[in-house]
Amino acid sequence: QEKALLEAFQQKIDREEKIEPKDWMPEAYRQNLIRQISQHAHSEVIGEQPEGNWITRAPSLRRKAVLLAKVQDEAGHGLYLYSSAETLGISRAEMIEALQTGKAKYASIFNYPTQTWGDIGAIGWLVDGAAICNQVSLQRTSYGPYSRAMIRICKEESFHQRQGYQIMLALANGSEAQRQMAQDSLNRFYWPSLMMFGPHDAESAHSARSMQWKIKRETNDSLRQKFIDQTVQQIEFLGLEHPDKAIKWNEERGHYDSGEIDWEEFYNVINGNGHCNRQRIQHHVNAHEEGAWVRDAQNAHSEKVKQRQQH
Ligand code: FAQ
Repeated sequence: QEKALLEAFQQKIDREEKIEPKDWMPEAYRQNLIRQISQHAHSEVIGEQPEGNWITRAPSLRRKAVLLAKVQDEAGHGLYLYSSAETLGISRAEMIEALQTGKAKYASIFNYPTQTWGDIGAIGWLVDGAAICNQVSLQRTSYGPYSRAMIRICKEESFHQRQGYQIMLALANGSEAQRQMAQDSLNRFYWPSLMMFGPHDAESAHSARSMQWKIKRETNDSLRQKFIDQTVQQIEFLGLEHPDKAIKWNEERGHYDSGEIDWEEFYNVINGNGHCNRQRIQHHVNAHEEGAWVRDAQNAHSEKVKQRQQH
């Protein structure tokens, strides 16, 4: 009977029908989705920290207001995604616990420090740019609540990407010191942005099954290639130097060839040994503990409302 259910499930996916929370699904589909969606949510939330670092130091009131709004958007993305994972039968508290104890991952990029204002430009441009590249394809993911969250999130992310590029444009066309700041941020954030797409397809543990079930719609390498290709002209337009000296147009493939990522650095960072891993989690733990009274108050209020309704 399980075999027949599995076949019907795959056919439904092949017909491009969405899977909804109350539909039958294989346990491995449910678990894989909980893993990916919750890690995605954690990335949005931990991603607030490197940018939050510059809210008090933004160079003008306008830049500060824009950055504040962007960071709030990321918090909102985390909330949609946690809600979408909750429809699969896991609680928010369990997901937070997995993050804080290191069982669940979040995007490696957020373990790099933001040292200059240029880094805020580079994050908006490259990190949000890489995130959109991936998320545009995830709008067609097979799980309904995840797909709908992605549609909304993508709209906001493309706006974020533009604000980052606009910061880079201002710096690249500014004084010599500003131009150097833009180049330095590009140099430091380019390679870690490529790592956001995950290991090569051949090394990717989850890809084959996620592609079959259409949780993922494109592979790590094909999305990374798209991002590499689109970034070349953006760097040229800024008048900056490409950090990858091996970048070269390949007429036959119709894509750019590029240098190899430092995979040792990637695995070090995702295994907890990046520059900021400990700091990021400690900050999250502190904020969570400081916010406990808000959750307690909310729970006590909900309890009172429930009791009032019963009488
Ligand atoms: N960092 O078998 P695969 C954003 C892990 S949103 C850390 O290829 P999969 C917005 C992977 O989890 C950015 N870990 O895995 C923003 C797995 O470990 P596990 C987040 C990574 O899932 C901007 C293991 O390696 N976006 O930035 C990374 O098929 C600015 C094996 O890898 C998403 O999460 C990595 N880079 O493919 C916010 C999109 N790469 O779980 C604030 C949704 C791989 O077995 C400011 N997620 N790993 O312990 C995905 O599309 C996929 O999960 C991938 C990885 C592509 C990230």
